[in-house]
Amino acid sequence: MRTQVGIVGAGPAGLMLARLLHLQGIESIIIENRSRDYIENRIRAGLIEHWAADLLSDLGVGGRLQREGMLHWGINIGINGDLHRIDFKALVNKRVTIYGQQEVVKDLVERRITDGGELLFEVSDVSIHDLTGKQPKIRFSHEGRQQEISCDFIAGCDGFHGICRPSIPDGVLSVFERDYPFGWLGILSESPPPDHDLIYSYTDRGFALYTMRSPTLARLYLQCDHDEDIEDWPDHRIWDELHKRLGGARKLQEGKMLQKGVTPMRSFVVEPMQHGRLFLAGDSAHIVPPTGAKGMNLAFADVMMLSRAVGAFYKDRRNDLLEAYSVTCLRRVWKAQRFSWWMTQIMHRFPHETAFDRRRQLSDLDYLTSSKAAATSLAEQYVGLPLD
Ligand code: RFL
Ligand code: PHB
Repeated sequence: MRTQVGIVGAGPAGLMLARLLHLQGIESIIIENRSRDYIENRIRAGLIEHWAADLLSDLGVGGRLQREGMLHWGINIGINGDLHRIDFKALVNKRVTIYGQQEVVKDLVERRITDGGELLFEVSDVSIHDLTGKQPKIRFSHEGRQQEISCDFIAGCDGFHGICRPSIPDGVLSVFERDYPFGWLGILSESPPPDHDLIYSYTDRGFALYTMRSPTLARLYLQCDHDEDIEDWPDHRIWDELHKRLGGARKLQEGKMLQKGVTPMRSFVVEPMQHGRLFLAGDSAHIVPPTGAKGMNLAFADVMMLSRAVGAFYKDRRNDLLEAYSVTCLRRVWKAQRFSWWMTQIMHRFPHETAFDRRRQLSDLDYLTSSKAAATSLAEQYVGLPLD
């Protein structure tokens, strides 16, 4: 097989990249090791930045998002039960959209199929070769047959546990990372969320986040131990803790739990995001803790840059944007890393925090909820910084 861009991974990054390339007349093949059913039902992110929701619409995949997505012109910050609203409309005149990642994936898969582009599911034994040559290759098995795709470029969109990043020779990449001494226990519940907007709740008992997927479907998270065993959390214990961490400001209705799971928290970046003709995009190159809701949005920003660079290569034989890809993306990546780390460290209780740490954290929250400048800074970053 032969294509212009071989894309490993059909997550938000790989699928959006294929659409962006298609619109420029550039061919690609996507290979994905899971089934269509699996990727369309994997529950993950939910929050889409202002520009990214507009982009999905501009790309012709925003119809359902516009009908079903929930617009939020602000968020609530809870401090031991006292709610403070950060009003994005007044501060930066922008909003975010709640629309499940798996819905974005469904819309992009459907579009890919309508576009007539190749998208192979359930491939195995994926490996990539000749990365520094002019025709890098992807090898894999599909329906019992060995296959090879010869490409001009490979896009490594295969997430944090994929094979693209580890295929780069030792010594090329620098790794920057931080693990957090806690995780998030997340549930999906058939019940209304406690408020129209999200509530980020700091409490003495730990952090909780009250978000949603629809007016009748709540998505709720609790700070827990990083190696928490979900078996230790029967439903009544989860509800009890969610009630306590909401405080008295809003009422929380209980509902049937449709899903529960524990997510570890990590900050991770590799530099550069490129080796020869392999370009890493999305979670394969960086991970943020979910507190800032930046992961999927960063994946979209990376592939926007990559599609522009690849487009300039084919249209004008320009290499400069490809060469600048990593530096361009990393500026945004580090701003999102800093924001996600900051949101994480002001919102969570830390196991070895000192009394000084605690006072500083509470003062940070006090400043955030009482200063227009501080609230504007959060709003500007939360709704998404403009693309360069
Ligand atoms: P993905 O989505 O992991 O997609 C990678 C795809 O590659 C496939 N794959 C392979 N395919 C072929 N060959 C191989 N060898 C392969 N190895 C892997 C995988 O099956 C998969 O289909 O990466 P991508 O596209 O970079 O997208 C990144 C996002 O998924 C991620 O950043 C977000 O989910 C993070 N995140 C959030 N991001 C936001 O922007 N807003 C949020 O509100 C938000 N909340 C969250 C989150 C992540 C969470 N968890 C579960 C980690 C909340 C949570 C709880
Ligand atoms: C979600 O809706 O799943 C969500 C929203 C905001 C976050 C993280 C997750 O910061």
